[in-house]
Amino acid sequence: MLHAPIDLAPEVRAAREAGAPVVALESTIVTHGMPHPQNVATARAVEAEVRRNGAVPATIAVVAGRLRIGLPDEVLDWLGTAPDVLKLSRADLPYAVAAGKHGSTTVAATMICAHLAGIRVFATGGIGGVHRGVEATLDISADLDELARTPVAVVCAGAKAILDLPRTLEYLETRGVPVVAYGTDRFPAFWSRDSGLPAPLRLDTPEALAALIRAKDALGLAGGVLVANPVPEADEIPAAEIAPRIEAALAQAREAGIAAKAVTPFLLARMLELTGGRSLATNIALVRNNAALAARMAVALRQAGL
Ligand code: PSU
Repeated sequence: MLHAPIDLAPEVRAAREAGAPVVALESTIVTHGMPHPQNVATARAVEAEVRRNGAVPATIAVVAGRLRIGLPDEVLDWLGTAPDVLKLSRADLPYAVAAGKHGSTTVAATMICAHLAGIRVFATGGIGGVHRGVEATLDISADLDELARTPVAVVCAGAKAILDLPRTLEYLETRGVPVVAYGTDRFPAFWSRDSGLPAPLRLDTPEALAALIRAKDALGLAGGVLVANPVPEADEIPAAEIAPRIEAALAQAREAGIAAKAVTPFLLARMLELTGGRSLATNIALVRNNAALAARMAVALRQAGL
């Protein structure tokens, strides 16, 4: 039998052995989602949020072909400016391992690594989804299929509003992924609390979310759960206000011929400029908010015996 080249940080290993709650965190936000130095500062703040809420953080990346579950400070600092870090999804992970490359993990790749390390809960900003213009491009993030197959609960602030949100929800429904809004009847849209779409499901406590994961396990259903946690009201950019900026960013992407994995990083960088930095402040707030809820879910799961 072959074994994955996986290294758990000592603190993560100790938590796993003791059955203590652990929350996985991704690294594509650091390498492709935010500028330096806010990227590294946010990653640290997010880890602190997980700790404050009773769990151990495990930020995940691939370093020289090894899956690292929990990153020491110096590795996180290095990731913040390293120029040669690949954006890894399911399709690229074996290549990065075989070729000994460095890579940051997207939602899909982080779910795979978290599952290998026995971690059930993961916090991110916003998942990838069905891109606008999918009729012509067939651009659907690998995050969606990963949610359908890998048993990790992902806490996000909805899907990024640069996407086709009705089709993203349709796709998740087809693939059998429970999409649960936390404390709201509306599906959130990353920078905004309300996408204009109803949430497929709603739950109001971390314990209720843990019970859903337990029930899913008991039914023998594969795949994850998507928890959509709206950005705090004080930090949101209302949908009507951000919509014209999204249209402008999408038009610039079309003109520049941006495609495939470059689309999301390009649009996030354009939004930062078009909102005068406001989209970044909102992004930081929502990731921290998601980390806190993920930690509370991990604690509740532990109490439920999972
Ligand atoms: N959340 C953020 N910023 C990000 C991402 C999530 O606040 O940059 C990343 C995640 O890693 C997610 C990726 O998997 O964006 C989506 O990329 P794509 O659309 O190419 O699948």
